[in-house]
Amino acid sequence: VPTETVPGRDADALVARALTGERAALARVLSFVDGGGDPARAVSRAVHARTGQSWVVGITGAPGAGKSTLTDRLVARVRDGGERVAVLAVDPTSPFSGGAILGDRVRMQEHATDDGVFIRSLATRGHLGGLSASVPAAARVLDAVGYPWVLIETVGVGQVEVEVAAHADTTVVVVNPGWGDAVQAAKAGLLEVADVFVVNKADRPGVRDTVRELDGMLELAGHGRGWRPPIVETVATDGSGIDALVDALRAHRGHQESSGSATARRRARVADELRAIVAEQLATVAAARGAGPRFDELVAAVDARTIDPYTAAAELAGPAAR
Ligand SMILES: Nc1nc2c(ncn2[C@@H]2O[C@H](COP(=O)(O)OP(=O)(O)OP(=O)(O)O)[C@@H](O)[C@H]2O)c(=O)[nH]1
Ligand SMILES: [Mg+2]
Repeated sequence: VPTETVPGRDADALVARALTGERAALARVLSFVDGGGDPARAVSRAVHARTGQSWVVGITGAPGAGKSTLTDRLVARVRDGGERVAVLAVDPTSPFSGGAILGDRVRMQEHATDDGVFIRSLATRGHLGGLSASVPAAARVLDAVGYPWVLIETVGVGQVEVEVAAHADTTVVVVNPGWGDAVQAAKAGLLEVADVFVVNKADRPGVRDTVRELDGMLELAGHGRGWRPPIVETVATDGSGIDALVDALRAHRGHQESSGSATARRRARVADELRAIVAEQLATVAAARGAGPRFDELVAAVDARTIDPYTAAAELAGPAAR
């Protein structure tokens, strides 16, 4: 976590170096983003105008479903096509880079010497705004420095994953064969956010049942978005089904771009992000107003029944309150 504050001009200089392809500068810029606060804001201002070129693929699903192995395969496939690709591994559960992410780094080692691949984990150390602020900000930096593909892998299934999925252009939900996995994903709200389903570990028994289960749930849910999520079977460890997955990703991208859904989705994303930033800033204001001598006086006054809590709160909140 950077401890110094970076005046806008320093952030500009660092971003400029990252734009020339300097990886150390890019890593530093992303640390500022992950750390939040003024440095993150300076970075956002410096990169924003250059963004809007990349396609963001979110990969989510239960722990151990094979997301990293799939990501690794996708990276290799994108590189075969000669395009650059960046990976963000997001661990919302851990305040530190946990074992899983460390493992991912080791597995991704084969791409370490490839200049066309940039891999980075975001631990998002609990700063205000959290993932909903730092993930899109980091993805935009990678967009600005010229990665046409940004893959975001999240760990675990929960509200945070759904949130991260909202920041992707295409969301891939990974499940495994076995009774109940599809149901778990549905319970976690992943049915609504999935653009592509992957049944990974298709070398294990129960694949047909899981596909049927997903199919049934999709049928019930209807396809209100004009896109029915395809279900792709993969064995990430040997690469089976990866071609079909890449085809599904391209098909979804094509659909989004031709139908105008991509634009609508990006607009909704901007709205979400703006809301998150406003919430973060108001929370900072709230924390400041909820302390100090005047606050203590008002607490005493409310306690002494000389003022009611709403009147006291209105004085503290000022114009922010109605
Ligand atoms: N049999 C089989 N094993 C697989 C397959 N894909 C991944 N695995 C194994 O499953 C384990 C977990 O794979 P990861 O890629 O780390 O899964 P993950 O979803 O990234 O895990 P977390 O990041 O910890 O949530 C590893 O031991 C993989 O080798 C597959 O298609 N078949
Ligand atoms: Mg992983």
